[in-house]
Amino acid sequence: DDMSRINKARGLLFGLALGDCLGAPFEGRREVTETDIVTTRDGTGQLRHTDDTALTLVLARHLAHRVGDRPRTTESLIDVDVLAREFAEAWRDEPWRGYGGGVTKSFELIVSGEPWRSAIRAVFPEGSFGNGGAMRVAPVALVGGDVREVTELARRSTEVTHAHPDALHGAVCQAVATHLALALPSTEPARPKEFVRPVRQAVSSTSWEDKIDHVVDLAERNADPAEAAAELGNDVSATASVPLALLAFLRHSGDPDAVLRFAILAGGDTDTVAAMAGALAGAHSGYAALPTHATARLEAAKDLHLYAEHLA
Ligand code: R7I
Ligand code: MG
Ligand code: MG
Ligand code: MG
Repeated sequence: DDMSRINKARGLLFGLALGDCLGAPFEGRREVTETDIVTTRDGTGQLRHTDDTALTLVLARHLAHRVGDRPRTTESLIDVDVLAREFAEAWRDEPWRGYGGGVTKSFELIVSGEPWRSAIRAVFPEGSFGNGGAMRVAPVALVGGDVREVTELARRSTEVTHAHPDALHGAVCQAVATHLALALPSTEPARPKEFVRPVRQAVSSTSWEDKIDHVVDLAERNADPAEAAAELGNDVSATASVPLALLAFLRHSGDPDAVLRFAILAGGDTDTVAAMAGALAGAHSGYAALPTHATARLEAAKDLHLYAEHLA
């Protein structure tokens, strides 16, 4: 019903921001302890977000402005030229949010008037394989009606900064998984093998199919965060972060706090892996299942509520 739809939309956006904020203090660390995470989560004062949430809010706003347009197509939902400029302007206004080196250069060029299609190849000629597309993609799961549409929206929202095939596959993987998490009743745990089947079909790459199979294998073996990081990777590339986030969700679906702790305990790109895992957990379990003491402290709480209501 409508209440659970809004609860899940809020869960998706707040789960993402919460993962970003709780993971941010540990980004790049090899080892993180349970105490480190709980101290941050149960503290007082505002929880500050990074580029992951900042660009998610830009995409959510972009979609919210277009979701009522008719006829509705993926082209009308995402205007790539406008979105590229909006992302670049968010960086220009707050360049201190922790952006990657490649996108920083691209955004600098876009702001100074260079077309995005050439700007995004200035640093990495083959296109960036970073996880910057996947980290912000979750809102497309709220507007895409089916897996095909979600896949197309994921690609359009990513390609304005990340042209490398792995960055695009990673965003499709994360967006389709988020779409499935929204559709799965919050009372039903995700069954790894069944859950990933449509994700596996949506990523048009055998190496990504293998990655997803590896995630299922680790979920069925109850792998711990250290083992997961060693086998799947935990760095800023899409290939070595999106699968880890999916595993965090599958290991603890139904318990968003445990999903976030698993993602952060794995170390490495903690804000981004926790943001992606948090979007999945929140989309599945809903806003009411997130730790309220922490969600209330999120810097962007007001905007997150606004876009969740608009996109639900
Ligand atoms: O993908 P992107 O937005 O970075 C996201 C990460 C997240 O962890 C955020 O929390 C934030 O901290 O940054 O930014 P990019 O600069 O496009 O890619 C990130 C990094 O991936 C780059 O700085 C490079 O280190 C690496 N990288 C590459 N290295 C070599 N060759 C990406 N593409 C390449 C490549 O083609
Ligand atoms: Mg970040
Ligand atoms: Mg960073
Ligand atoms: Mg990060």
